[in-house]
Amino acid sequence: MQIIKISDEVTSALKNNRPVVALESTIISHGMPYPQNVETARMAEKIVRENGCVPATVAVISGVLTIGCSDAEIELLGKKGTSVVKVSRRDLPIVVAKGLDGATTVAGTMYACSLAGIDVFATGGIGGVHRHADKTMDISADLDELQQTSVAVVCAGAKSILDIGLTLECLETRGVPVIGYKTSDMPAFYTQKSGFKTDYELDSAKEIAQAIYAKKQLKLNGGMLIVNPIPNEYSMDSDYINSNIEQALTEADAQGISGKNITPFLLDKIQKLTCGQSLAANIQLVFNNIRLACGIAKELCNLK
Ligand code: PSU
Ligand code: MN
Repeated sequence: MQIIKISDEVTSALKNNRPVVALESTIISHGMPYPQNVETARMAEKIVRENGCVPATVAVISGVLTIGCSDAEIELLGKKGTSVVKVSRRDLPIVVAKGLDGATTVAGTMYACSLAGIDVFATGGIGGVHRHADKTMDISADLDELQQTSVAVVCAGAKSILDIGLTLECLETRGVPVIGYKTSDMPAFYTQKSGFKTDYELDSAKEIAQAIYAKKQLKLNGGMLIVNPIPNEYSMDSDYINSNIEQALTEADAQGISGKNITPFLLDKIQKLTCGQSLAANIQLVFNNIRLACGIAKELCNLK
């Protein structure tokens, strides 16, 4: 039985060295409420196309790892929401064997990209080292995936639901370059600055593509993290968002939420506490990341 499906459009683009940008699906099922999640996922694909690339939304559909979901599949994931499995690397074999629907995280999507030969992937934020990880050991599998899987991930940094300093330390240990696009500040998702610095600043999609290409030529396995700050007009007040994040963390703690449920719980709480303000920012930063990812994907095709 076929367990991996790459859409005809994505297959043909890859074969002809046309730029492809992958998109994850946990952000649809577990990261945003319906119907904004489906609208965002559709708009995300539209922006990829408008920027001259082919979108490849990744998910597991009835046990098939699907690279290049159809519109109906995106709708299904959005409607089913958190009732579909959140699929990181460790979940993939079980969800496929059981024939379930699943939404891929950054780690799951990166792995799918590597199977298909997709070099560039755009999302909102990555998972990382949770606060108090010294006690909980809660470190996202996204970081280990970045260590081993050769895909460039464009994101808006990491949310301060995480310990951003420790997340950067873990990325360094794993040999993952963190590149700030037009900035040397590590962005904090809703805000442009976290107080931490990136390893490098590169100021054009071309320079970033050159770095990805050099990494490939050097046969250095593993990903690259490109951090793209939220546009100023959509960025949130840092005191406001951080106090809401603190409150969400306190509630998660009180309810004993842990493991794979913690990130979706916090995202939902923060969206409710900010009356949708954080959701609006989240959507815009995803679009902004997609535009940069398209620029990088096109430059990379020119180098190949
Ligand atoms: N961070 C966000 N939005 C998200 C996620 C993270 O700001 O939607 C999702 C991504 O799919 C990411 C996953 O890969 O959560 C990380 O989950 P965990 O911390 O359980 O590894
Ligand atoms: Mn975790």
